[in-house]
Amino acid sequence: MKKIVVLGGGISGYGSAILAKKKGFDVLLSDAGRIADRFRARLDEWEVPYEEGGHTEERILAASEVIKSPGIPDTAPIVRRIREKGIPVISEIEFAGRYLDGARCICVTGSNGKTTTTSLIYKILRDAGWNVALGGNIGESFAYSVATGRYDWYVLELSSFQLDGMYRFRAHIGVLTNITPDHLDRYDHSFENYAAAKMRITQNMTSRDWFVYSGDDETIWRQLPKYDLRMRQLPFAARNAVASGAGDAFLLDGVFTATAGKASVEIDTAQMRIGGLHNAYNAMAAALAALAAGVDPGQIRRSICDFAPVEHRLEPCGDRGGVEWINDSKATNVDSVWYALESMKRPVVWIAGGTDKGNDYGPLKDFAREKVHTLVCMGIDNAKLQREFGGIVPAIVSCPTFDEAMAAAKRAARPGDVVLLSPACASFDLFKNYEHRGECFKSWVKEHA
Ligand code: UMA
Ligand code: ADP
Repeated sequence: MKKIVVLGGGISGYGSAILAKKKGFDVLLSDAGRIADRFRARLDEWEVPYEEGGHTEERILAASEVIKSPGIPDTAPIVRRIREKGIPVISEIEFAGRYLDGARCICVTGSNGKTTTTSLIYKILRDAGWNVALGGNIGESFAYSVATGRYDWYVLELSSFQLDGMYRFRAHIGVLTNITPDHLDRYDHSFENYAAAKMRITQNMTSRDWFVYSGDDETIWRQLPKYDLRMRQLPFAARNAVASGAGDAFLLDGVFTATAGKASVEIDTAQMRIGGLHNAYNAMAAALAALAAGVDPGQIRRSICDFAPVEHRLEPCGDRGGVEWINDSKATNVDSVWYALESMKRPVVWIAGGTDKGNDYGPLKDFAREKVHTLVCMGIDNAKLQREFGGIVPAIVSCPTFDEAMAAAKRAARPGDVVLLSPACASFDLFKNYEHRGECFKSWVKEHA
């Protein structure tokens, strides 16, 4: 019997191990740390053997194939050893994709907008009454859904780490929202390597498939000629009018028309509950993907207009004494903050900072000069932010703790202002993760604002 080892016992790992068990493989799950109780309970329920607290080399190197969790880098010693032995290492998506049984996949990747666009597409298909599952880099894992359900469609958010281990997997509809610098520590600090990982969304696509991508993204434009792309292309844009025989979407004066083949839908972005140019892009991408899948255009318009902001993404937390508080904790890179500031219509008190990922703040300076009157730097080391925005933002306050930062923001805010948490940084200096940071923000606003 083929022996499969699953590395990592988190969301991705336990789903993969359960699917492998269900498909009759001799499977072992191995975790370097402790497996969470709720995941261990599921493994026990499915009688999946596992080890925790370390990877036993001998047992792992006996595998004929290894499924690696996306958070484990290629530089991990055990992964190096596996590769030296010539054992194939694949991602959960590659593995689960072998057992689709005729189901089709809409896969969304990009540096920003993945969760919003994936959730939009999922909502459209679900509202249309289709038998659809949501998964990948969001919610439950793809492998777990394949093991435990029977779906006609999967809408998957894919991170570059998941794309890295994909070889034969094919997206029937692939969506690439944009490519801007992120996660470069996992790509030898090479933007080119990271961009190439994102372009893997197109691999194995055939002339029957569809590729939805940003026609305004220069990095994507530079990548396209490097690939032999046979699928039908559906660019969306607000700046460059891009011609494609298969269809496209273009935003003009706040209204876009999306066309795929013979189907078409027009949407006035003023009717949408999510705002900003970035969400117009996400809506265009979602509309194109849904048209390509065959959803009725009227249904697409209704679902897109009805879609509420996803938690921690420019999430309104209430207007208190004329001051609006907005939680954009998921903005962990410069590009996402650019779109947050772009969408601000009132004077801004901006809370930023955390663990800097080697950010270039240059692109934010024009908006900061125009819209931000106070920058509250929230983090253990605020020197870089202070240096970069000194002379650009009239007032800068450095706060080493969350409570001090929130109190400073409240003091600085005048009626008519917005207090925007949009950090451009990871959260690990003061918080467990970006969700924790967003939760703290929301509770503080409820209690003190
Ligand atoms: N581990 C080892 N050996 C190692 C290192 C880690 O066994 O050498 C173990 C850890 O002890 C831990 C497990 O691996 O138990 C964690 O694996 P993981 O980090 O891959 O996390 P999962 O819980 O399996 O979640 C992963 C994705 N996480 C990452 O890519 C970091 C989830 O994306 C994804 O939803 C899930 O698989 C299902 O596919 C989260 C994420 O943060 C949302 N993604 C990043 C992002 O969006 O920026 C890419
Ligand atoms: P991802 O899943 O790729 O991280 P999200 O939809 O969760 O994307 O959004 C993450 C952050 O990026 C949020 O701050 C959000 O406001 C911002 N954002 C969303 N869509 C886009 C886009 N198309 N371009 C740039 N930033 C975006």
